[in-house]
Amino acid sequence: MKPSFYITTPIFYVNGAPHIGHAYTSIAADVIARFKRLDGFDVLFLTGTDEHGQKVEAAARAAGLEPQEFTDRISSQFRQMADALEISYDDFIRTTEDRHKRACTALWRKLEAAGQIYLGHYDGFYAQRDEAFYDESDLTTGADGIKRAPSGAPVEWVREPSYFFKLSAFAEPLLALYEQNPDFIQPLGAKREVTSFVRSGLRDLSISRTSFSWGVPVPDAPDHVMYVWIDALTNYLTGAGYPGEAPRWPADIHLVGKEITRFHAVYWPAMLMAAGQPLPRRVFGHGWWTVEGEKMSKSLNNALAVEPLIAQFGLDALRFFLLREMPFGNDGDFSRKSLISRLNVELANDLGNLAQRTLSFIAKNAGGQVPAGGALSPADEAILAQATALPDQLRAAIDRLALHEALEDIWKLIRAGNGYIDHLAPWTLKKTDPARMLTVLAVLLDLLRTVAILLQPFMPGSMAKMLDQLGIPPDARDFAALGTPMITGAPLPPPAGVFPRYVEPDACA
Ligand code: ME8
Repeated sequence: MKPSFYITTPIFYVNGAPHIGHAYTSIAADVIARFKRLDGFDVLFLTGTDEHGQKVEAAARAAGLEPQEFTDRISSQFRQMADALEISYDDFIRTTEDRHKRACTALWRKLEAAGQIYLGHYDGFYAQRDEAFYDESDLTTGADGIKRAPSGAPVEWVREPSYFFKLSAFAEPLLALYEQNPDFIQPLGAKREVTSFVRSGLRDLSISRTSFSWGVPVPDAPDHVMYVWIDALTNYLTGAGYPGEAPRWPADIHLVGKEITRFHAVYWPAMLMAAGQPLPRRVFGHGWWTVEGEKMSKSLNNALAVEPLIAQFGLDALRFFLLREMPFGNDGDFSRKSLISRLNVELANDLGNLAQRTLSFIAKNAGGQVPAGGALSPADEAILAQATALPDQLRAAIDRLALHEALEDIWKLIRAGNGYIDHLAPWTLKKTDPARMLTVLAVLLDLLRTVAILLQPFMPGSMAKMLDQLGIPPDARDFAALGTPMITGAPLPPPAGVFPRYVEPDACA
């Protein structure tokens, strides 16, 4: 039986259109999911939309629509974006679905039965924009007299009856969890922040609202809807089939942006412990993108949509750029200039040329078929050894979620391949030693196959094209196929470039 692997993205709020930030998390999770599938895992990859709460209700009203109609509309935009990005999700969850309401109700009842929920009333400062409460000490008062949360969101004083979850009892168990599972929260900065937050003590969490109705009703308390974060976090259980017979829980990785690590690494495991459920294995909070040096925001109206970028540069150039440009876990800046430079230098030059040079040379000088190689020289053996070592290097990098390192490791081999072809010069061997020329070409083909197979998770469309050109049948493209001999004599289709150089339109004028 295949080992199983369950990965999730956050479910995105439907109060605004999808943008490059949402795309980033989705692409990163997609790369990991595709990598694990090619490596023989039975993968469950969940994404979706977070559709309840006061913020969404308010956005629907502002658009002049009923919340359900509004959420249907925006949720489908998120799904369209995921499809345009070729995100290979197995399930797209919407929190307005019945299966999810069933899961929320079941979890709530479990917590209630375990004595972890009580009715009280809440008064405090609430920021609707963040869907979160704040301590007065966290707030600042502007010149306009308005109190604001650290995120800049205005807060208001709220007083209402509310159910509470006994979060305060979980500080010690959570600290023990972080200590016994050093990888539970990553990267290290996020772990330190969360640990010190928990060390400073936890207060019980208000988990229901009576001031609006767009949410999952609390069982047997129809005036209350569940706090949107309780509802949202539960999506990961719903996606695993909870409360059915054999849910595919726990998740191996919750991939999220750094600003919501705390919800995933504190509230969520505490609730799961309280309900007697297994805990996710890892929460990874990645960094944030700015766009051309600016923070994306509604007020600046600069949220970058992905479709125009795909149309202009191609999907795989965008996927590649996002994962290559900044170390996974850090913050970074999205600029068209850097995207174009990576596309032209690394995709068109380094990789595209290596493939094109090799394949067109084979088409012209080796009968357009996989050449039969002879005895290997030390140079051949050295580069083939580098290729053979690559899959394990990538497994290690992907397991650490060092996606940028995985790409750098692949590029080291590509650069070595370009050095090899320049140094061994098959165009010269053609005149001096045609048998040796065939061996060099066979080595290059093998190298390109390794590169293309291992790059599939990052650039599925372009690598499918490249593997077609290398004559690799669809059933010989997973990682288990690496290292099997190429079929000598197999015909190769006429070569065609996979990554054309990008030239600015006005540069042609
Ligand atoms: O927080 N750079 O949803 P959300 C990188 N519904 N990633 C970014 C980004 C940026 N500039 N902007 C957004 C929510 N993201 C809740 C989650 S989960 C149970 C509930 C990504 O629509 C990043 O993954 O505000 C971030 O965590 C997420 O979008 C926030 O999406």
